[in-house]
Amino acid sequence: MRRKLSHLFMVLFTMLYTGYAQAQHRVNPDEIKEKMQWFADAKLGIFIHYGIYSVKGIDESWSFHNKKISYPDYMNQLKGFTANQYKPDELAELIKESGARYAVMTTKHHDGVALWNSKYGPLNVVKKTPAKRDLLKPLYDALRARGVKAGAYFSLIDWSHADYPGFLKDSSRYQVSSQPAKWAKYLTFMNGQLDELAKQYNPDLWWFDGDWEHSAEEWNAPAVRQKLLSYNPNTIINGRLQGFGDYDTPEQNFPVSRPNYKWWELCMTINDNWGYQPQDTNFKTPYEIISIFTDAVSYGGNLLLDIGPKGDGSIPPQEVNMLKELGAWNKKNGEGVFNTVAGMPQGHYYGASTLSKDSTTVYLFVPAKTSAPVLVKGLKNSIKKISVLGSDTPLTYKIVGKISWSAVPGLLYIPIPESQQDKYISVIKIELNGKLDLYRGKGGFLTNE
Ligand code: FHN
Repeated sequence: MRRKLSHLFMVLFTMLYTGYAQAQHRVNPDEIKEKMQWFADAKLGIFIHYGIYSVKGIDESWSFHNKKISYPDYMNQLKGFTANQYKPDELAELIKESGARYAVMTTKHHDGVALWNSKYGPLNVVKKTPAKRDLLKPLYDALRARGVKAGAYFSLIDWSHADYPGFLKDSSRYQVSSQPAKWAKYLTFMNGQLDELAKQYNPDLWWFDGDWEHSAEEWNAPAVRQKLLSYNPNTIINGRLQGFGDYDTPEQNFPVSRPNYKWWELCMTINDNWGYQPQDTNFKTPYEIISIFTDAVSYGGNLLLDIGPKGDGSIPPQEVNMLKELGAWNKKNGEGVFNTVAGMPQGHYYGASTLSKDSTTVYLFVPAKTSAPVLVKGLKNSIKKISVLGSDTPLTYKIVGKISWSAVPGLLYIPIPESQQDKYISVIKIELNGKLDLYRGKGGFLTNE
């Protein structure tokens, strides 16, 4: 009885949860399929958290919100923000070299400091810092000149604005319900800035943040979406617009099961922080980044990998190195990643995999120094050729346990010679006769089940 009740509870919970999850997405995937194609093919983007917080090297916006530093001291960083080593062409070149197909730049974080010369309010780097120039335009131009799509991160929250309710973690200015006119004034300001960004930079992608502080109704989210699409019907909007975005954005932590929504992107830092923080040396290794990247792609997602330029605009050497290592890996192995689709369902291969769009090729991602042969289960197709990306030499393989008169396929074992292995992750290319056909049964040899 108790087991039945707990089962019932689980079913109800799952139904409620699924209902909730679906209610989060108010956009019909069929209606956005076409414009989402470049994003689905892109796989890798670079996130850039650049702002005055990099002068002292402290938490972006949160440091004053959480009262680690006073608001005046935080804003004092404006004076030290020179951007005199900010070199958009070099940065765009590095991003291109990493293999990324898009980049997302913080146009304004929760601290409200705009990186362009907004006419809405005085708080921007052109008017208030020694940088004295628009930091967005030259970067977006440099990216586009290299065929990299240009995305705009925009914080809906603006903890500096007098008409915005939130300020410090334990004090806010007012409640929206008690002062609707003040909130309306904030929305006018926010929409004014969005209009400026849309008109001046025409982002290929909008990366909203901070929607959690207000409801879709309060943000007027459908109208924001509509407005941005009226400027550019093909622009992509991330999922942080209270359900009115185009894709999911898990952050830092890897989704262990495949996210439900059709498009998704894991945003992740290279060390532990979004912005530049000199004391943070907890850098992920190239192996870790590449394995997370290929895992995300294997689940049909993208990786948006973050860098945090220093206050002067230069990129920390560890991050430069990471992007270069990633780029070298992509150059050799990119065929298995870019323009592919999610790999085989779990159970066929214990690791990440992808498929060519026509599903006649399977790519397996194999960690370096693998001495045991790689195993694939349930592959019904006959094999044309198996190779390691970066080498033309075909690999030999063995099929184990195939009973000649049974429809159940044998196990495919592929030894990978050490000399052909990548220093991080090798990509094994299995070219099939026909489209991938997988046996999903329980191993009964008389039938196909
Ligand atoms: O609060 C921000 C944080 O500072 C950072 O910008 C990340 C990036 O996704 N987004 C928010 C937290 O979800």
